[in-house]
Amino acid sequence: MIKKDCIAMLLAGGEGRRLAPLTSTLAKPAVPFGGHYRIVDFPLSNCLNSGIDTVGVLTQYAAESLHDHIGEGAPWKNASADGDIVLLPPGEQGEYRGTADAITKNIEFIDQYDPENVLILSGDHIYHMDYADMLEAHNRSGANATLSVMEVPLNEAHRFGIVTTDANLRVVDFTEKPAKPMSSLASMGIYVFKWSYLRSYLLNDLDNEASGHDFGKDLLPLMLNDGSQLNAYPFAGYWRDVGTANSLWEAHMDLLGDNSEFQLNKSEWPMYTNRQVSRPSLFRRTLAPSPISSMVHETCTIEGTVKHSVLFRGVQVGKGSMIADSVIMPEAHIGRNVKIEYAIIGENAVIRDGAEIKGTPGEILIIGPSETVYAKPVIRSQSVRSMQEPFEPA
Ligand code: ADQ
Ligand code: ADP
Repeated sequence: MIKKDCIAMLLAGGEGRRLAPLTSTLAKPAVPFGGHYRIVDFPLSNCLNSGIDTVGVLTQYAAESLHDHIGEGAPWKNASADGDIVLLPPGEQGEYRGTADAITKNIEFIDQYDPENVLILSGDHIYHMDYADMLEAHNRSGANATLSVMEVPLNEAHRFGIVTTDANLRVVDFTEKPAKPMSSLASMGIYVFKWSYLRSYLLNDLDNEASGHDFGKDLLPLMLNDGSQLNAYPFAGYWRDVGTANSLWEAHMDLLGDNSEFQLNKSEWPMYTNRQVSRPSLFRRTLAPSPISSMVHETCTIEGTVKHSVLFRGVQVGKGSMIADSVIMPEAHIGRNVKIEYAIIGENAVIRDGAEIKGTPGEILIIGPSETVYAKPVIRSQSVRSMQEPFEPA
């Protein structure tokens, strides 16, 4: 095997319970995003664009959905480099007990490349990031580990690892998902470690029964406690953890409008995906009678009205139907006279004539992949749970 300065390990095995029922059959990183992509396309495209050509993808929960999508990794490979994209589901050593354990169980895989540094990535983030800049900062500071960080709204800080640094960006405190966060500087769950350093911590963690074998809960606090040098790398661009229904919906809404916060596919930062459809490009258009723009895949058939929504490949919307502020995933079939607002409709779902699916901006409704929703009863935000069973026709 060829020596590499840095390889990436992409954590993609979490269950994604908070995105249920979208993740009933899909791993969270395999959830569709942005009319055309799946979430995992973001870190994989970032790797290719950053010159990281070797990526191990740790899969576990609903692994087939990711294996189908990633395959041998051809769309994200640099044809002129000798890198590889390798799927790494749990093997003989047993299940991945946590994010750190998933790396521990692949020490041999990493050792093959004898890397200076290992980049740890998450499979559930929407962002464009040049990892080469982070690596440069890491190498310049001489830190054992570098954590990418960014300010998040204080009311969401409890969802993240919260970091405190000194004036030289050295991490002085790290608390995983604090109930009462004192600061809003969040770890993005993107780390660069010196491999020899991380390797010794992983080996110690392996048989530690008190450990949950998780980077945020166990390893980072231990490393700080030992006095290791951990540095923060402040990231200034757009970044969203889309681990909850509301954050997934919000990130879609950020794509819309003339001043959209995030542009998916920039010429200097192209996105790659594995989609063998005839016409993959997206276009923005205004659908009468509303002037509010939507993102609609070219293969959609729309006879109703669509406002401020994202529609993926092959979606059909029947006559008299109104879709607003929603995300409609691939091949969903929306009948006639349907009303959908503040919702995410899963892949291949069927919404029958006359059905109403109404969430609110604070509580986005999710219809799972391949579910059928009938006209009655009218479904409102409070009854998310009952959405998971198909309703009998009235
Ligand atoms: P979370 O996002 O809650 O917090 P978690 O979902 O547990 O972390 O895992 C991150 C990634 O690892 C996900 O992509 C998930 O799919 C994957 N994963 C989880 N368990 C796995 C397993 N057993 N095997 C393989 N892969 C697995 C983390 C950090 C926080 C930080 C946020 C930023 O812990 O400190 O703020 O990310 O989003
Ligand atoms: P993922 O982080 O991949 O979505 P899970 O949904 O399985 O994975 O949850 C990961 C951990 O986060 C679990 O321990 C779960 O209890 C916890 N968790 C669940 N919901 C929330 C929430 N709203 N905010 C913070 N943590 C949560």
